[in-house]
Parts: sequence; structure tokens; C-alpha cells
Amino acid sequence: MGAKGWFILKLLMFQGLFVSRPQEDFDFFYLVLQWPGAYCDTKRACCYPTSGKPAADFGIHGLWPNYNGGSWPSNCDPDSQFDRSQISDLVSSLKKNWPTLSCPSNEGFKFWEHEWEKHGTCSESVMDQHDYFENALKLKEKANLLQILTNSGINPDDGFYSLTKITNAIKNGIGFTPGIECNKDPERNDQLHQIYICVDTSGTEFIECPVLPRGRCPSQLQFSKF
Ligand code: U2P
Repeated sequence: MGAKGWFILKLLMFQGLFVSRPQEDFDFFYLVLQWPGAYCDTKRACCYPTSGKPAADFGIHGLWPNYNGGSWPSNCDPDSQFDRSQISDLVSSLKKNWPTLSCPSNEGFKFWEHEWEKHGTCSESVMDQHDYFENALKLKEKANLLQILTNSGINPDDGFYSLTKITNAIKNGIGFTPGIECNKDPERNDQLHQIYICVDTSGTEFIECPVLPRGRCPSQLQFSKF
């Protein structure tokens, strides 16, 4: 190779070093959706957002980078602080689809800040802050969970439904097996609390879960009213 060839090769190597995206350091995401009725009847207090009672729909809890072994990274970049100016175009959709229920009542920025700093900063090699929230919103819309469940006769009516029926309805609806997590209401009934859907490292496509969360659900669980 002549001098010119070497020069071009070195230039390409130099570019490769600095331009290519770093390898992501997680294996997949959980999109975690929570049922507000199950959050509110177990917490000693749940507080509606300042904009009012959220719709009776699943709300986003977070988009969590995870490892195939079941553990997960957290708080990966303390230098990347939540910056609400980067998501101003998404705020009305976040209020609707990612409502906060913690007390005292607030608009939601504290919840989104927590999720960005704890989880979002661990997938920054793939998504910046705007993409992180935008992708989570798109995934929630794509999953359309409440519609899938109600189409299968599974309604938030305080009735009891089988874990298999819930799991299969979602599997048929989105094409992949979800993780189902339960908590207990004040009467100690096990109820549907959160649904985990696995997402590829680009944060856009549903995938089969490499590992399912331990859900603590019995064979029959309640779908609480909200
Ligand atoms: O389960 C309790 C809290 O641990 C965090 N969690 C759990 C499972 C998992 O795969 N990844 C993960 O981060 C969640 O913390 P949060 O985002 O709510 O602070 C979960 O609520």
C-alpha cells in the first residue's frame, strides 16, 4: 500500500474510533406498565397528579435496561441530569400516559426525572433523553394493553381472572409473553399490579423476554377498579 493508501486507512480508523456509537452495555429493556388501581389501593396514600385523576388505563412506570442474568444497571451517568426543556414537546403526552401517583401531588417531573436518572442514563449510548421518553410513549401505544385485555373479556371490575388467561391474551395481542407482577390489596387479595414487556436494545421492537421478573402472582388474581 502506498503512502496515500496508509493515510486513508489511518483516517478511517481514526474516524471509527471517534464516530462509531459505543456498544450498549445492557441486553434488553423492560417496558413496565402499572395499573393505577393496584398502586392506589396498597399505598397508604396515592396522590393524583395536579392535572387530575389519570385515565383508567395502564400508565408507564419506566423503560428499564436489563441484563440477561436478571440484574440491571442503575444511575449510570450522574453528569446527565434530567432537563425538562429537552422533552417540552412530550409533556402533555407524558402527563396522560406516564402519570405520577406519588405524594404529594405534583405534575410528574419528579417521577420522570427519577426514571431518567436511574434507568435512562444507562441506555444513553442508544437513546438521548428525548428519545428515551418518546420511545417509551410509542411502545406503550403499540402495546395497547387495556384494549387487548378488555377484548378478551378481562376488565378492571374487581373480578378475578386466571394468570394464564391474562398472559395468553397479551401474548396473542403483542406476539410475546409478558411478565405479570402482583401486589396485595388491603384485604390481602393478590391483584394485577404491573406488566413487563421486553424490548430490544434499540428501544423500539418487542422481543421474547430473555428473563421474566419474579411476579409473585397466584393462579387467580384480581383486576381492581380504578
Ligand atoms: O422492584 C422494586 C424497584 O426496583 C427497581 N427495578 C426492579 C426490577 C428491575 O428489573 N429493574 C428495576 O430497576 C424499580 O425501581 P424504580 O424505577 O421504581 O425506582 C422497582 O420499582
